Amino acid sequence: MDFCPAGSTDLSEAEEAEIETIRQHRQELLEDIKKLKEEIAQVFAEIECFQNAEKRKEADNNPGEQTSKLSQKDKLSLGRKKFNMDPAKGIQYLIEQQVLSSDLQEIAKFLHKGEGLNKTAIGDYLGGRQFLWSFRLPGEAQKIDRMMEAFANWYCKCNPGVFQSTDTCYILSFSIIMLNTSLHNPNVKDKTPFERFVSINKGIDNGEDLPEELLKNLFESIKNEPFSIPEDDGNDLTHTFFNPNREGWLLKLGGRVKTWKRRWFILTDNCLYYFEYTTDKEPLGIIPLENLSVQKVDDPKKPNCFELFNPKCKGQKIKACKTDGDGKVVEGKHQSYKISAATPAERDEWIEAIRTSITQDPFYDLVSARKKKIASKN
Ligand code: 4IP
Repeated sequence: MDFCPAGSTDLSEAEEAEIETIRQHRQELLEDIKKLKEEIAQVFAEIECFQNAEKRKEADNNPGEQTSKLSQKDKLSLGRKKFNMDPAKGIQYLIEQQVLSSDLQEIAKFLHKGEGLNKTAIGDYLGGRQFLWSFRLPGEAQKIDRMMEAFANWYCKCNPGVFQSTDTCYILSFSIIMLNTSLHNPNVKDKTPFERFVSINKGIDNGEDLPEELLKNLFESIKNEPFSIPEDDGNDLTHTFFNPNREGWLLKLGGRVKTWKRRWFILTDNCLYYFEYTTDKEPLGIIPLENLSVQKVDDPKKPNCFELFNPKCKGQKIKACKTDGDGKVVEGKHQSYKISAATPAERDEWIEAIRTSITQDPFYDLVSARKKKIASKN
């Protein structure tokens, strides 16, 4: 639509007034269209948020079925977690997701590499293969028996002529494990001398004795270097705390008893973890940041404070967990976490880093927006 500017034509006054009315009407229509577009965009955004929240809920309830869109890396990481909880299911998942093929060699390589896998779970899964230094022996006697049996068979196949039967290797392997415990476990006071080691192994090679030199070499080798299992990387949280968003010392105020404690804080995976020492493997407490807020606060006793709080339910306990005095994991008791940094700059950096980490679950926002809308209508 194009209108000539008022006064530039020979229009009557009535005609000009009518054109002016049309102009205003047009303007109003354009504004209405704009508002409608905004509302449509908002409705779409709300639908998307609801769908995402639903998807997340489903994924939480049924992690196995929502993985088709995950990257290979995510699938691998999820597979490792599953493996650590239930090794057979983890392997099955990784095969289904085509992260691993069902080729035994490939599975064996995956377990041998062991990255992110719990050694105990590997031991459980194998129950009969592999070597002592790459996983923990499973606790059940039957599994240990199967594993040692398989080891002895394999050893004898690879080293023909060392023992007269696989049973010799089986028994000797056990006595080596016991020797290792005896010589290196500080709780064992009675250390096995070489002579006893020889007498324990008397006649084990089909009724004959093993060469003393072989036993001497084994004894010395275990004595000089205990076999140990490398640090577990599935049971502990090393992976979680590798490459955090931020870490450092802060003072934290207790929940019920208001004592200030110096704690090592790590911000990662949208959670705040705190430890007694930087070298601790397990945190004293974990605060998931979802739906929390962070802000500067003053405290009469400590400088540079900030607090974590739940903006929607002030006064309610924050979802968190901590280790109590007996080492049990219990719910946190804080309505807010008050934390003091060493300097104002550090405080601001923490606030900024935490803010960036905080994930807002849109579901809550949408619900509260709807509630407000209904309340205002009524
Ligand atoms: C404790 O005070 C510590 O401050 C705890 O901190 C804190 O737990 C306790 O709060 C508080 O009672 P005392 O050691 O003087 O008894 P930390 O666990 O860092 O040692 P939080 O939850 O802050 O970890 P309560 O209210 O949760 O018990």
